[in-house]
Amino acid sequence: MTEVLLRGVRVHHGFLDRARQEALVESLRGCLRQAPLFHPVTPRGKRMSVAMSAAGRFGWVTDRKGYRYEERHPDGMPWPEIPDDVLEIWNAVSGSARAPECCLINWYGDGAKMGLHQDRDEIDFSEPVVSISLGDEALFRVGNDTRGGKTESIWLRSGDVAVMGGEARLRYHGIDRIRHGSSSLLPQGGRINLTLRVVT
Ligand code: MD3
Ligand code: FE
Repeated sequence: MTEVLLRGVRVHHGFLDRARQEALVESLRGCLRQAPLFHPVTPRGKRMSVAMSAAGRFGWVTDRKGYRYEERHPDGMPWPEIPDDVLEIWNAVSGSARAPECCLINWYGDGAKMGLHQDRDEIDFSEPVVSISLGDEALFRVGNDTRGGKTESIWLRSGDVAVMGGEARLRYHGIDRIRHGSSSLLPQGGRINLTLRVVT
């Protein structure tokens, strides 16, 4: 395992071995049976290329009404519980005394990306965000606490875990592209990113 610090974002390359990655994918399949992926629509009416779902008390949703956390999936069901193997990773790397209240599940198919944005729909920015990458490699970009200025990029690979705490918590960040087919973890290709957050 190697650790890289990128503008305050701590990336643990190779944190999860293949067996743990496969077990996580199985756990997530259970979650997605209960709360299926959907393509959120931004407040401006654009369908996001990333498909999403969530586990935990809250899921993050967006539609014409705006961005927010909700206790139910857009189809009306409560979100599934966060799987134990996911909680274990939070406990190992977050340094937080609290439990995560949201495990956002982002699914990137061929061509999906996520523009530069800040995560600021949570209440307490002293709590970190933990990200877990599974499947195809993704080019992750980190900038500053305001729009513009210099950015730095790094490829996130399957099994990498990143921690965004302290000075990194309000950095602009995004996913520029996916190397489709670069991992054999998911049979149809694609990438899953989990982000664990304290919301309230
Ligand atoms: C840096 N997800 O869900 S994870 C998101 O790979 C999101 O799906 C991306 O951005 C993905 O909001 C990037 C890495 C990440 C997550 C949260 C951050 C980096 C962050 C919060 C602050 C700074
Ligand atoms: Fe984000």
